[in-house]
Amino acid sequence: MKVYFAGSIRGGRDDAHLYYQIIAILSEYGAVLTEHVGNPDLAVFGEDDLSDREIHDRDLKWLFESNVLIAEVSHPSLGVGYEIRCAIERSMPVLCLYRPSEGKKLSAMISGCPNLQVAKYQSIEEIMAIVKMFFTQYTTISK
Ligand code: 6K6
Repeated sequence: MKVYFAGSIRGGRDDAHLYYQIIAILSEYGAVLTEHVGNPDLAVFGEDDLSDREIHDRDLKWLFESNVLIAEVSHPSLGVGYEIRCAIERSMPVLCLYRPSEGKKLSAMISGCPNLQVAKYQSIEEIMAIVKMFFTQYTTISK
């Protein structure tokens, strides 16, 4: 099982510590190809070894090697939205984790998309249960 985790980078790193925790949960189910997304030291304007073109091409290669895409979408990110669309075009299972908060509303292009699952959560325990259910569904369908 290869898992692509998507979370905001240049969109803002407010949830970086949460991404780190989610990646630890996902690692129990398979290899997470994008562990760097949860690295709290990766800043919005951090030093990059790779050009933007190299990042784009490498990440899409990893995405298309993966069995599933799991995205944390509470913090809006153009890159995450783009990755979600790319995964849908390849008919990959997509799970979006969303933490509702006052004064914010998830983009209708995500909440209104019939080709993905949006799961709302407020705690890490809820994420654990959501992820467990998602992988149970995935293994049942792919048998
Ligand atoms: C370091 C500091 C700033 O940028 C970097 C290196 N950039 C990236 N490295 C790896 N993956 C990236 C990078 N920029 C975007 N991505 C991919 O897009 C990740 O897989 C994330 O899921 C998503 C984040 O998009 P933005 O628009 O929030 O950056």
